[in-house]
Amino acid sequence: MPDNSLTIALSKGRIFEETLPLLAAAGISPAEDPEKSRKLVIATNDPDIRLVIVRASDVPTYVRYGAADFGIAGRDVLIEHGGEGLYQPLDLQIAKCRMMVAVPQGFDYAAASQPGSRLRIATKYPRIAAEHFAGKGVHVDIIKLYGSMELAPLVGLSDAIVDLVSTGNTLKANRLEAVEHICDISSRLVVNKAALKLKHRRLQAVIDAFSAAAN
Ligand code: PRT
Ligand code: MG
Repeated sequence: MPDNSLTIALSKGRIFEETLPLLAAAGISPAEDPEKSRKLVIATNDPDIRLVIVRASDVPTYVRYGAADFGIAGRDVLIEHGGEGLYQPLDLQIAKCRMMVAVPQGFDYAAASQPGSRLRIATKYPRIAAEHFAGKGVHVDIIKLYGSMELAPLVGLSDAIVDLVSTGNTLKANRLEAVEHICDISSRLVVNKAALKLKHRRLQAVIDAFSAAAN
């Protein structure tokens, strides 16, 4: 008997919301809203397909170990936590934002970021930040945070932050300004490599439906 079951790893919030139309295009509709339910395993209209709700940064781990056949993860997560061992067939162009350097309004970033200078950077993305400043020849002390990086420069924890920006409202509300664009971020489909072979027909159908809907 071929295994027809599919487990999809998704995070709550913006990725889930923006994935709903893609799931609909593949004929999949969740039986419950994960924002309202406390369930971590959510059934769908297809008895063979279920969703597992995980932290955004945990999606690659669930997929790599085959606990989920595929999932959707931000490029930020894939760069920072590694996309090794995952097949990444599609940029879904959802949950788009920009990885930026931001500083308190009025801070002379151009002067402070000359080659050879030293900066304190607070970020949830130490790998992306380290690579960016290494490329500029700026020495950095990286302070790893797990949330609300915008606070760090306001209370003297850092000179600058490296964070995601979409509307810019959070920066503005905290009197910060973006001074450098590091890269554009969107979310990608990540697929378990063994599952792609063993459940090829089912997975390819979903990939094709997502691909058509994402364009
Ligand atoms: O929230 P949690 O700590 O559980 O995890 P998470 O923050 O990784 O998850 P989630 O659901 O917030 O984000 C999932 C993915 O959405 C990220 O991995 C990104 O790829 C993508 N994404 C798109 C964003 C944003 N836009 C975004 N604006 N992730 C976070 N933000 C945050 C940003 O860090 C900042 O604090 O929103 C704030 C800025 O937003 P604006 O609109 O004020 O500029
Ligand atoms: Mg978040």
